[in-house]
Amino acid sequence: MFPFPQLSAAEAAELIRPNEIVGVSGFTLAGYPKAVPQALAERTERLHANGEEFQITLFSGASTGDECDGALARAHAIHWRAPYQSNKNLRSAINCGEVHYTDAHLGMMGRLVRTGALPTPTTAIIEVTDVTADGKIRLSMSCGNSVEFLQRADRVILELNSLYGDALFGMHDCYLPELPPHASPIPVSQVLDRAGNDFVQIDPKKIVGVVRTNVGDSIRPFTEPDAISQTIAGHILEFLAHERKKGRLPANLPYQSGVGNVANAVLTAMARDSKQEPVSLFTEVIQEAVFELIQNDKLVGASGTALTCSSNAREYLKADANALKKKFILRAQEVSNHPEVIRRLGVISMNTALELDIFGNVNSSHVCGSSIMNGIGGAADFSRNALLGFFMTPSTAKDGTISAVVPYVSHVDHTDHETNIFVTEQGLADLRGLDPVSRARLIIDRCAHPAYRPQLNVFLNYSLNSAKGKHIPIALDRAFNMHLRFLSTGTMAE
Ligand code: 0RQ
Repeated sequence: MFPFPQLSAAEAAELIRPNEIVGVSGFTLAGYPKAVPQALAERTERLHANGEEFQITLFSGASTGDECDGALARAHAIHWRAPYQSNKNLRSAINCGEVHYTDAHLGMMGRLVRTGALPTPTTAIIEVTDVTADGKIRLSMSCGNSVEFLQRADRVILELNSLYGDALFGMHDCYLPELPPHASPIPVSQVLDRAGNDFVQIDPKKIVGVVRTNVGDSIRPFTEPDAISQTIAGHILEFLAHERKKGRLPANLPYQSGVGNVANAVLTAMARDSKQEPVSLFTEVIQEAVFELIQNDKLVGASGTALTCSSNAREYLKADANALKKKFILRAQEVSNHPEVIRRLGVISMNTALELDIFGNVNSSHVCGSSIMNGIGGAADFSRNALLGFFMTPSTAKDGTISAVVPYVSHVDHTDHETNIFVTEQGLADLRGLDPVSRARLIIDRCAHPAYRPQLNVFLNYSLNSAKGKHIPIALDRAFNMHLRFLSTGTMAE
């Protein structure tokens, strides 16, 4: 007998109290709750129309779909949000100062909650594929921070999604690292090593409601990589082959690939290269390009915290679930992004930047210094601990009006101390071991768009003459001229 109250989404939404901290499942649009957040948004709109105040704090694994982040933002239901988002309505609400946003390293979020640095969610709303009477919970397309939220929240609302049947059973590894002092090592030294159970055990008395659903994650179908992404991917694969030939790169190191087109293009290029040996992924988001690797017999295994599938990929996965799921492990993001494991495995990381500066700093989160795009995500968890780290981006954005290579980044996510290799469609700059001025010359020559090289060189030469120190010669009076020109004229071009 199913012992938990079965509720409609509207009934479950009524259980949320004003100003509550709500922890939801979901990571880059994989495995987020859909029905209850939408009902909560509707309830908020009704309350606001009656002049009543109602807002919540929303914590998650990473970004959730429009039915959660978007609906709640449009209803003005969010007071404080952490640690990552990618929704246009929520982004606008953050950038106009309506929503407080804490942009955090994704591998740290669960630990911040577990150690009390961030408050513990009082209610968890988690999408699951199964729950047993004794409180064993099976998660859906992501693990994220769901283990932490399920274990620590006082009350749990489950969205029991029947869309997947038992296709995902056994895919999760719900282990959490021990906390200091004297924490034991995380027992993962190979991509497909398991450390815990495939379910989360909680006290069943905490489950205050189960809402039945059967709707998939709203993920856009895979699109063929464009020419620029393919060129960037080509530079990366050529460089890796070169490093291997020189004996500087062991075989069989796992890859982490970030979100977006360029990351997908690298995996796609690997899948289509007849000379490519099978690869393994130790990453955060396993993107849909992984299925082409599988079809071409080029995937050893993939570990992540989320598996993002459009409806086509979902059907493909479900049709052959027993065979396919042996290739995947979904872990808590405290483990998928843990420095200890990333270093032990020797991960090769590949993340997308918004802008790179000539001295080696990277901005992946803020436009012109002040407007959030998505967040730092897990990029630094990986790039700081990777054996080899790539930051990649098209050399220009917005029809060439923005140069991705700038004198100084307008926001710093990754410092020159921890960046290795920059890649644009123009070329690749291996920055390892170079002093700042040599880095600057290489980045301008190899990565900047030809239209922007002259003004970057003028800046560097002016800086070499005018900066007080010559170690990192940055002329402070001109460091942001390109950004300021863009803000006042709509283009960085002179
Ligand atoms: O704008 O959407 O209006 O066209 O930024 O850029 O080129 O479509 O690239 O989707 O891969 O996103 C860095 C945002 C890139 C992403 C970022 C504009 C550009 C476009 C998106 P439009 P593209 P992508 C693991 C790794 C941080 C987290 C991370 C990201 C839009 O990769 O969020 O790495 N990374 N996580 O036109 C102004 C610039 C711009 C610019 C591009 N310099 N100034 N706008 N754009 N460069 C995964 C997780 O952690 C979850």
